[in-house]
Amino acid sequence: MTSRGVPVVPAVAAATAIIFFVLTAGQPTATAAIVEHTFIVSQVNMTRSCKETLVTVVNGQLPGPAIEVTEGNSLSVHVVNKSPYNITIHWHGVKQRLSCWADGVPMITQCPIRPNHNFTYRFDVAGQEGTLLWHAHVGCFRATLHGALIIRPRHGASSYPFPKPHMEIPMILGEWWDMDLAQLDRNMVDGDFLDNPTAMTINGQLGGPFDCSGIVKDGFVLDVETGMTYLLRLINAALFTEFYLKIAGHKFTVVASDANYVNPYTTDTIAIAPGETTDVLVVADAPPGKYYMVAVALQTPKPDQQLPFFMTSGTVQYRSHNNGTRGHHNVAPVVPDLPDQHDTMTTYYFHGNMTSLRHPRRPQVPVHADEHFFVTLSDGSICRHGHPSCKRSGSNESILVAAMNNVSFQLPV
Ligand SMILES: [Cu+2]
Repeated sequence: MTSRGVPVVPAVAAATAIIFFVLTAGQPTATAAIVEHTFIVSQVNMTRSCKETLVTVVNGQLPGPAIEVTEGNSLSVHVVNKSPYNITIHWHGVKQRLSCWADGVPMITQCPIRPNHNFTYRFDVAGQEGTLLWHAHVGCFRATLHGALIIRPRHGASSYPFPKPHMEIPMILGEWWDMDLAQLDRNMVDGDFLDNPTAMTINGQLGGPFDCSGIVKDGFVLDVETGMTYLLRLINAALFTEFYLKIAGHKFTVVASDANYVNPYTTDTIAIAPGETTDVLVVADAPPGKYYMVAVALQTPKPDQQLPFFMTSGTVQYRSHNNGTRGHHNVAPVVPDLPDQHDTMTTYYFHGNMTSLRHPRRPQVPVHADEHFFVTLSDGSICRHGHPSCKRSGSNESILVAAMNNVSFQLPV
């Protein structure tokens, strides 16, 4: 980073300037409501796929509690770590202006919260609207330690730059792992990528149509009423899996992504990568009945290592007009055409179609750049114990790392 162009200001003058800024531009900050949550991180037994697994979760729930704030609010989350692992919580996508210490990055912005210790995250959620997520940022624990972070506009739902929906539903796509997530992390550090998730989930449920016991299951059920519009706040909380999501007989209108409004566009397939969030409108305009929503896990092209085929499903169920109950039980559910799991063009076009909505409450993207950076991202390896040379690629002598301009981060020993 360069300090070129930044005037040198004596410390006292700089402090005065900051206070002045808060008093003039900070009116909403000064009066901002504080949203408070307590997150108890602990291990609980959960049964999925006919098997009991010890999982690390917040407040005993999978997915964890949804946080709802109004843009401009302050958020205060007290994390009580009753798990045997070091933990941090990252507020994925929150810009953390003037609060980067609350970003939840272990060994960079904070020491991890040790077992039987507490930590409080405090920060403002300002200048962003839509859906984000929170998740753990130590090892692979984000597979089960995650939840929605919903930021509503300060002038209410009628100020959405799209038709006001009748209902809003968070929908979290994820992976279910039978194996111990701490072991999974150790295996990956050793360069062993042979572990696979057990199944995929929608809102923590494995989905149908059949579970391991052979019983027909609906999985996550979205109850709808003819003519109503639903805002699905889609979140991909999986460790590795990119999904295609379809609902038989229905289309999506994409209206926001990663808490940014986009120019609305219509599609029958959503592509969503890990850590990504997408807000979509679905109108219940199909003949009343039962429709499957299906999420298919994408595969990288061969000759990359191929995963088993994974999908999960939920149902869209039309409420009967006469008595408000679910009707049409004896009508077979409609199944969508599944996209091919090797179809990479659909995700390319889905994401290529996303363009930012120019919005009166958002600053415009600057078109002039003062400096240009050339950044390469890559995977590589470093030798254990600071050795200058070692065996690579799957050897215990080296550790797999991600690198930026060929420089990797190494945890302090
Ligand atoms: Cu994250």
